[in-house]
Amino acid sequence: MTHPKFIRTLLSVLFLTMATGFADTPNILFIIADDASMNTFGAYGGKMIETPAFDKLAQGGALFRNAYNCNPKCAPARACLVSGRYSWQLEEACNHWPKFPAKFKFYPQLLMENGFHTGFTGKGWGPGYYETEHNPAGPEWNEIKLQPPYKGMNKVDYAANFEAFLDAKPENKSFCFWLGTFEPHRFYEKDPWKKDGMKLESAEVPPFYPDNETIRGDILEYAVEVKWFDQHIGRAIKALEERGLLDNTLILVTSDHGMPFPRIKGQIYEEGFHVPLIAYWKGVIQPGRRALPNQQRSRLHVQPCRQPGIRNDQIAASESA
Ligand SMILES: [Ca+2]
Repeated sequence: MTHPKFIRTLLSVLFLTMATGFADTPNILFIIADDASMNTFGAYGGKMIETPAFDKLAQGGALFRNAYNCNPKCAPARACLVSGRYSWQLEEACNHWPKFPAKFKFYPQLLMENGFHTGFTGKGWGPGYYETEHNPAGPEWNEIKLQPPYKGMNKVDYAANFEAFLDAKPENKSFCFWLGTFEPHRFYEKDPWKKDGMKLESAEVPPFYPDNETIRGDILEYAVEVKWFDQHIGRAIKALEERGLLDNTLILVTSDHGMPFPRIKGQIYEEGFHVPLIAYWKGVIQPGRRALPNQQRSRLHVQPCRQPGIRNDQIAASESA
């Protein structure tokens, strides 16, 4: 199947099946890391840590090799994702710590208005200010906390909050959930990798950095937090399995942009824009797909909104851009 044909098939199925948030329409679980580079994950060839949950999901679905975000910083990257628009169409929302103008529509909001049980945990859209009732990623589910293994990790128990959200879902409704970790965003505990049994030799140093102990240690501090992200992917999948929901859920896993290091995050180099992306949907997306399209990621999030009953005028601009 050619790249364009794959995308057309995926989006056509979404369009045809998601008429409302009721009955047997599919659920959407969107999992997003904060500042994780694609090459850190095993499925993309990363070797310094193991990412079993990410890799298993990639095996069961489509692993995108040419997924690019629209902006290499937190708030604008996330603004593009929730609105389906490009940076230049978002006015002040394309800044780093902005106000998100209320005139823009967000896909979680549109799905909620059309019957979906909707929510987010951890880091939704942000950092910034919004004028809508909820965060653009949806109503907040952050009450359940834990004691994380290392300083610098957030106390929100993302997977447990997702479980609470699922348990509050009315039986006849589909859900749309945003699971956004605050990791592997800085800051980091000093040398957590030593407690984690990792060695400096295992750090993978990009060719544009000096290769020394300081750089290697910093990269491993980041890697420990990517492992934390992967653990929450695994727990979220288990929560779906236990409730019999995995078979009818489209799961997307990505990061807003590349790792929080010089020349990557916030910079106009390849490493800031090129992001990990998995699309998993049992019975719809063929397992193990690897040769995938050169498609900007925002389109994937526009398409679920294209359903009867939802106004398309808010997304028309990004469609024609
Ligand atoms: Ca970020």
